[in-house]
Amino acid sequence: MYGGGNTFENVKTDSVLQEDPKKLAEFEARIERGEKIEPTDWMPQLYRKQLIRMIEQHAHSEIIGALPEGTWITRAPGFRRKLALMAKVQDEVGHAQLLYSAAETLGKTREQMILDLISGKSKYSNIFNYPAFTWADSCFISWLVDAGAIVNQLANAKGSYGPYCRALERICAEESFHLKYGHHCVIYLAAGTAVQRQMFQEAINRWWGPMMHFFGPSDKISEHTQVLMKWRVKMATNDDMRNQFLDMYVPKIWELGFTLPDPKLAKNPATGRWDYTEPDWEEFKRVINGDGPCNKERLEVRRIAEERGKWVRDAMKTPKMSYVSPLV
Ligand code: BYC
Repeated sequence: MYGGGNTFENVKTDSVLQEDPKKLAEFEARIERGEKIEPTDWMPQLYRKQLIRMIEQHAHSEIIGALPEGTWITRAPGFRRKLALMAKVQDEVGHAQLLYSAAETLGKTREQMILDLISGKSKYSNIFNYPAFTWADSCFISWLVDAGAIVNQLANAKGSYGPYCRALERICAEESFHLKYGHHCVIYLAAGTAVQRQMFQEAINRWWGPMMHFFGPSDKISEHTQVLMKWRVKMATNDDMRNQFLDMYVPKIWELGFTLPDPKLAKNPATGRWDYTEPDWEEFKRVINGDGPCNKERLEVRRIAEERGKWVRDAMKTPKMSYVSPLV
């Protein structure tokens, strides 16, 4: 258990068993029939709580995820790459807006979500706590992190909560452009000089561990999967999503002549699934709980943005304040 919260069994005892059994049965029958649950519909408290947790973390991941790539906009090679990367980063921030709106339908305010991010109370994706040292790191994110995100989001867009699914559908459409952009950048490096190929190989070596962590802890130790799958918020387990990503992208990486830093990585013909070295879950725990290489820097950037943007939000809330000095 990672977050210091209850185990599923505890939550079930404390929360689900206290729900009105008739309403709970109707709710579960609706989910069983594949209906979408909408904000004003009855839902168990635990469903609401789990959705807020997951959608809020997803929204935070989008705005924090914009940071490692964002630092490469001015240094991207060539004007076209700069333009494309700028558009991509802008999209990611837009995804956060969609997701914050979806989470707000469940009763938590956007202000509170941002405060919980900045204070370190809320989590966001592990992978954005690593530094993007080189242009190739930025290309790794655009191609492979976006690819991983699409695997997850395409599955969950078919889930049960209407506002989250609709946000995911739109996000997936935009992510598919990111994936093409990222792939194009990587092909360019792969077809380039020995130095360019080496640069991308080093990026793979740095990011592979965090990429394996990206899909969440293994099913054996995942805390929330059981209840989220039962109520069709998550449409595949963490291990299934990881396996689907490996299925789709390992062959593409190998085709380009790159290697992956895991000697055990191979498709097992007997099971039809990928064998790999178990990711370092201790490192994962440290990183998601605030002790990764860039956690402090990432949150500090958000804190400063929040502070500097306050006058804009204040002015919007107070229509009479037409002119204010941002520096006062
Ligand atoms: N990172 O019970 P589990 C993008 C936490 S952005 C950090 O398996 P669950 C992009 C988990 O929260 C898209 N924490 O959890 C943006 C829980 O802790 P708490 C990112 C993680 O929810 C810009 C604990 O570990 N995608 O792609 O059933 C540029 C136990 O885990 C992580 C999403 O956010 C992690 N990787 O399943 C480029 C997808 N994994 O809350 C690209 C939405 C687990 O109890 N989220 N934890 O303290 C999900 O689908 C699910 O939340 C997860 C985890 C599959 C990630």
